[in-house]
Amino acid sequence: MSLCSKILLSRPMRNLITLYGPGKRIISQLSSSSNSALCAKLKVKVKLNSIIMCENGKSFSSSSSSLLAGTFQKAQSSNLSRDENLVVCVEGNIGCGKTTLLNYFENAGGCEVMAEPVERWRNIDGYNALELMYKDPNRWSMALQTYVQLTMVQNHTKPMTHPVRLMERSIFSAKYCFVDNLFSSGKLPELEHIILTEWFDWIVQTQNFKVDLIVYLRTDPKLLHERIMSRCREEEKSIPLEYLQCLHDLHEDWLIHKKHPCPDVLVLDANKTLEEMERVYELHKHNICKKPGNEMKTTTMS
Ligand code: 8LK
Repeated sequence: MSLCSKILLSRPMRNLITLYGPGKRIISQLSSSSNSALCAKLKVKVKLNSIIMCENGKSFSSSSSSLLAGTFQKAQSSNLSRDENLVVCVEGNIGCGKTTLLNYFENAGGCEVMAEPVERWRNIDGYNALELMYKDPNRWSMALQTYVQLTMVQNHTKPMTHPVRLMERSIFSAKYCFVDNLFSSGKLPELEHIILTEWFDWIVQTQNFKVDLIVYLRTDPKLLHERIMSRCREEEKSIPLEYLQCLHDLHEDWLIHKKHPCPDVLVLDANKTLEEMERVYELHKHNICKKPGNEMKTTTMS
């Protein structure tokens, strides 16, 4: 599969994608390779927006070749109207103000707002998995994170009710931030991390959903710690500052340093009061609910 490592996706025509490698020779290289099944997929003309998420305007690593194949399958099966829709995920640490942003856009109307399904995590047939995880993370992290992953993919794959969907967090932050943090801090055993990772990879490769833009509410973990202690979600009262610092670092690795695949990112400084943040949303509402430009970028706003 190493032939795939240098593939770039480019867009010489408005709605079509042509595949080039270095020197525009990759297609013929692939055609002459033994990997004919993948070549066949690569040659298919696909709708543009279906693949923005995974290709990210950069060359794929060789380990991404199966992801590439899965992405193309998805693109082939997507219908035309779906690509005119815009999916925006709001990401950020615990207490960064995602709810304020969602409320702002819900009140403004015109888009579908999908809040994190936290109430489902607090009541799985009477069990509060969130509370159990915070009380005994070594015992209950796997249970909560398996369920978080399920509820997230259910949300990603729900038919859209409006042309623009604003979604609180995603299956990607579930994996790149929360699951990886629990593993690196020793709360999730390696076997459980491997199983969750295999589920995640399989879901991303086979399920038909996309994200066009991430709005990252970037905050100082110390400020968050104060906020969390003064808000009323009981389960979170025991969260130490170090936990928030680790989650912050993982958000930064993903959304600023691009350690994992991600679409366009709009970075907003969220170290502000709720009233100030509402003014920021007013100012940036066209950046948030508008189709991003073709080039992949990270835009930082103060
Ligand atoms: O966001 C609500 C609470 O749930 C907060 O205490 C952090 C926790 N949480 C988690 O443990 N794992 C998660 C999310 C939230 C969201 C995702 C995607 N994964």
